[in-house]
Amino acid sequence: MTLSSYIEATRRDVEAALPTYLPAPDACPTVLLEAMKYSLLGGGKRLRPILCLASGDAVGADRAMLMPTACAIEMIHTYSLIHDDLPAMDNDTLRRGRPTLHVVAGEGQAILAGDGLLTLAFQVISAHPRSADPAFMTRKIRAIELVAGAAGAVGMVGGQAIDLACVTPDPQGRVAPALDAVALRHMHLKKTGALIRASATAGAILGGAASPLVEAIDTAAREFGLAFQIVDDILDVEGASAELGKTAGKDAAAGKPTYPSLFGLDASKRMAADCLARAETALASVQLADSPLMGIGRWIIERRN
Ligand code: GRG
Repeated sequence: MTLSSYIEATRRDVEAALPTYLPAPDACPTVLLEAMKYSLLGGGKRLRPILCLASGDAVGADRAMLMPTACAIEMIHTYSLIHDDLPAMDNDTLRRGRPTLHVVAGEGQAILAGDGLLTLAFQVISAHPRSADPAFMTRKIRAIELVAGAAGAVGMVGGQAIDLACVTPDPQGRVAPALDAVALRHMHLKKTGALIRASATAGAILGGAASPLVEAIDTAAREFGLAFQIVDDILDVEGASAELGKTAGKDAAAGKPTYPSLFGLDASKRMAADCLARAETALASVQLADSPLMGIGRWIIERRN
């Protein structure tokens, strides 16, 4: 199977599973359910669930045991996009090639849809699959802890707070000082990197991998996460809105610190390639250099959207 057919087949599995975890229509207000569906079922690469499942495949897991967590991570990611697009944050009107949720449903419902998806994610991971195997349930608790940490104040939410403080004046009109290279890397590792990293690592943990294997995948996934955001910064400069499905050129317009603004485009591309090389070294140490998991890392830096 080629890498692209592997990714396509995995994406199809994710697309089929995602709606099955939404609340029943009679249990959730229609206005809220429709808003959650608009964003969750409205496209996207599904990178994070694909990474989670590929990591599980790499350690010989049963995909059915991982799918709820893979879908839950996509719910967390979708919530972050909804909230990031709000007028109080990035104030964006285009996402995944369509109007952003607050444009079609209003700000209040968009905030609530994000809240609904975030909390649903942890309900889904906790409830599915129900297993009588205490070892699996212990691994699941580890995965919940990992994903919650990656999504929260020490992970994605923390990274977003750093980002926001750099470009949006506080009520006293103060903006945080410009980030240097170390601080920018730190922000990227949190804002985008943490959830990508946790996607792969949770797959390995749930799949029952031994510690050295989990650690190697975690090391590689950290590099994937950083590479992803560096490439995102590059695409914001080089990409077209139509291809990206979101507004291009926003980072520079907002005066955001990015890899290209700090290092230039060529050096940024080399840095993304260096991340990939470090990921490959980590995966090679556990004989996974030729795995679909590594292939997904290459896709991360070759993607055009
Ligand atoms: C609001 C708590 C909170 C967090 C927001 C991740 C994030 C933090 C904001 C997203 C802003 C953004 C566009 C960051 C660039 C990297 C990124 C996450 C891009 C979107 O992810 P993709 O490319 O999107 O995987 P798709 O649509 O393919 O799922």
